[in-house]
Parts: sequence; C-alpha cells; structure tokens
Amino acid sequence: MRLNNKIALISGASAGIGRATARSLAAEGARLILTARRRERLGELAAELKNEFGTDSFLIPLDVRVQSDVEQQIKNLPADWRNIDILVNNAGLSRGLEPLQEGLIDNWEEMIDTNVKGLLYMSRAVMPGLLARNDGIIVNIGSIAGREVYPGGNVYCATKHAVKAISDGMRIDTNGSGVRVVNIDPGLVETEFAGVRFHGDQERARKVYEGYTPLRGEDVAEAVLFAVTRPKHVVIADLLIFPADQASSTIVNKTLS
Ligand code: NDP
Ligand code: 8X3
Repeated sequence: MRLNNKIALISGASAGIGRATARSLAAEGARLILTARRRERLGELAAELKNEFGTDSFLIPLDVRVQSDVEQQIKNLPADWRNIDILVNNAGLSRGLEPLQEGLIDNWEEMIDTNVKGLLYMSRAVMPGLLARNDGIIVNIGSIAGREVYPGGNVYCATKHAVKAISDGMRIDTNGSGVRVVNIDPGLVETEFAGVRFHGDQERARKVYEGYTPLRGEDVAEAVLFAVTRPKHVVIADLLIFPADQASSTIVNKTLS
C-alpha cells in the first residue's frame, strides 16, 4: 500500500475525475479529505470507500469560490487530519460554448471563480502546511484547453491556461522546498462535465462523447496515482493524456452512423 499514512485532499470529489481519484488513492491506503458542494454524494463515496478499502474519510462540503469558507475549513481541520500530504486541485467546470461576443457573463464569472480563484484559494490555504513540513505534492487538473484554444472555448480555455501558469508558478515558488507540483492535462473524459457545460442538456452532452471511446475518470485517476507515487527526487511536472482517438482539441476520430 504505497499511500499508507498519507492524507490526500481532493477537491471536486463528488463526481467524475475527482471521484475516480478518490477511489484510486484509497485503494493504495490513503486517508482522504473529500470536498465538493454536494454533501450527500461525498457521504455516499465515503461509505463506499470505507466498505471496499477500509478508508477513513473526512468530509468538507464547500464551494471553492467562497474564500473565507475554504480558509476556515482548512484552518479548523482536526489535529489528526491537518498534515495534508497530497492536494488534488480538481474542482472545475465549463459553462457554454458561445463565441466570445455572445458569451454570457454569468458563465464567465462561474468558470473564472471556480477554475482559477477556487484553485488559488484552496492552494493558499493548504500550501503553508506542506512548506512547513518540507514535503507534499500538489496535483492541478488542467486540460488540453490549457494548451489550445478551440471555437467557443474562449473563457474556459483561458481558465485552463491560467491553471497551467499557476502550476508553473507554484513549482518555481516552492523550488527546493521538497514540495512537488504536478500539472495534468486531460483531453476528452466522459464525466458530468459536458452536461454541466450545456446546463443539463444531456442529449447535447451525450454527443460530445459519441463515435469514439473517450477517457474515463479512472484513466486520469491512474495518472494522478502514478504522479503521487514517484520517489521524492522525481516530479511529473506536466502530463497530457488523450483518448487514443484524439489528436487535438478539434481533431477526434469519430465514427458516426
Ligand atoms: P464533473 O462535472 O464530473 O466533476 C466536477 C467536480 O467539480 C464535481 O465534483 C463538482 O462537485 C466539483 N465542483 C464544481 N464546481 C465546484 C465548486 N464551486 N466548489 C466545489 N466543487 C465544485 O467533471 P470532471 O470530473 O470532468 O472535471 C474535473 C476537472 O477536470 C475539472 O477541473 C475539469 O475542468 C477538468 N477536465 C475535464 C475534462 C473532461 O473532458 N471531462 C478534460 C480536461 C479537464 P459539486 O458539483 O458537488 O460541487
Ligand atoms: C475539458 C476538455 O475539450 O472540453 O477540459 O475542453 S474540453
């Protein structure tokens, strides 16, 4: 069990990549701090992990956009949960696919506040502990959208370019401290993501993933597990992971009948 006695905090653990990551780290013996807004989902996941792997979980239902809450919740962690070893900044979302000139301001605010500011708030709250212990790993879930811009991707792509810059900035600012910073950029992963992007239009969401085999949350979770189980002298600084049928944001080998 490679993560015995390690504490991992995963944001956005109630669905998709975060949920799969919780499972993969739990299977290796980690204790988990699970955060997201949907409290019930976190409770169900914790029960499942306890049952399957004997995992101890601590639940923090929160909205990463609320800085005061993020700060307080991390500050008020019980003593035996305070020494976080692994932070997985995964909570995030896209909203809409309109050209910029037709973009909805509320969508922009939500993406920027969640994907950029939420990630910063969580990191600001957790990083001092890692640095005080001269140890720890931060995994930021970026996206191919952090390396390319595609039609209608405008603001979502900007937030993921920001995640890439923040990962690089963190790695520079913590250099020599023993803290390692990992940036993982997935391509198309079948999760609740597209349904959220299209505000619950499940038919439109389904089309994003049809005609090829997309990544599953578990595929990205395996990459996270690999990154957090490297020896202390190794950092997987930057990782791009596509489904085999994807070559870029816009080039996907789809077979549609
Ligand atoms: P899901 O929609 O399945 O999961 C998103 C998670 O983020 C949920 O657990 C959700 O929990 C949480 N979340 C969203 N907003 C907030 C918030 N304000 N506060 C706290 N938690 C929040 O999508 P994915 O698993 O696909 O997405 C995870 C990450 O992966 C995101 O950063 C996304 O941008 C990125 N990504 C996704 C790809 C894909 O194709 N699916 C590809 C590349 C990157 P809750 O609603 O309960 O708060
Ligand atoms: C999610 C992948 O291509 O929808 O980040 O931007 S994409």
